[in-house]
Amino acid sequence: MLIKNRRGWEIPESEATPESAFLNRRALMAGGAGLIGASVIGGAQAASPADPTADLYPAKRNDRYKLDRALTDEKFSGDYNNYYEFGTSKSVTGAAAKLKTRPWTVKIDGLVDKPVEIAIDDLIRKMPLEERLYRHRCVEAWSMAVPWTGFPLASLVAMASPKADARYIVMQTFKDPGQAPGQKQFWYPWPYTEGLTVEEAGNDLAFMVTGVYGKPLANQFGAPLRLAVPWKYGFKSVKAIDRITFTNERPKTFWEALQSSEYGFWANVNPEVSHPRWSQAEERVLGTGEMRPTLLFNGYGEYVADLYKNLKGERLWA
Ligand SMILES: Nc1nc2c(c(=O)[nH]1)N[C@H]1C(S)=C(S)[C@@H](COP(=O)(O)O)O[C@H]1N2
Ligand SMILES: [Mo]
Repeated sequence: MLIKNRRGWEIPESEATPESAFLNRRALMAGGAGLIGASVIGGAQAASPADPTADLYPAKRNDRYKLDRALTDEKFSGDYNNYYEFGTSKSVTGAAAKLKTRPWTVKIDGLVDKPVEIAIDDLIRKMPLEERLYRHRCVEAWSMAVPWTGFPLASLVAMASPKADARYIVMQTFKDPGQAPGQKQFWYPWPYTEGLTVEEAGNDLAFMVTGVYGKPLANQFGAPLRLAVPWKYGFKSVKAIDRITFTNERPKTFWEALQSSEYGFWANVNPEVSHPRWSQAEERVLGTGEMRPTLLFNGYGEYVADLYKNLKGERLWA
């Protein structure tokens, strides 16, 4: 999940552009401002002023979720993103800003009592919005800490009313190669697909994100709706969701479909289980240059370890 090259997932993070070089390049580009243009700069700072839910932000912070580190400044987290629909570099803010996030509907289907397609603003207004400070650990061994705004995934599951035999919840990103040039790269299994067990989806930590830094979500973070499951590697936290399906079959997820020997369904963070091509023992904290030891379940074991205690023989880590 690295770099600008059709076989990027085969290249180790150590060979990917180091952040310092990346930031220098951004600084150079900012100097030649005409190259970037107003939309990029606006996109990095805020969602569209016309966002119909802007009045809901900032939402009240839920203090239950504590950090062991400083929040990452938006100028770093908002300008170093993984969003393959808009390119395989970390610099997707300008391209993603062009995604039309209204009108937007979320289809909820599969093993549910009543399938629905709901307008995003109706969904957001129905749900109990709150702010939570979460860590985020990418499988590429970088991390950040951000103030997400959103609602518990469990509230959406309750609204959907899944049937008793639903075991998995599958979430998909929009598919529109006209807006997302990355989706013209046919060798990727679009649309980006992720999934959780229904039990994981019911865990307190599983969070549907609609905003960040006290504002509606900027496009590069996955507007208008993305997942945050902070005890798992970042690729589980799918962006720009437009379909949620309940099923009794484990889905094949985007990265698993590309390279199942390296990326699996569970993808729980574990510093002791190396990626086949690099160590997961430490992480590079965005914006600080600091290296920190990575924590089991990204430090969220007290919330989630019980979910996995009876799962013998599963590849729980990445
Ligand atoms: N649709 C979609 N969702 C995605 C990705 C992607 O390429 N496309 N990248 C994932 C990865 S690898 C990470 S680390 C996080 C990055 O989230 P951020 O850019 O908000 O930091 O988004 C995840 N969700
Ligand atoms: Mo990632």
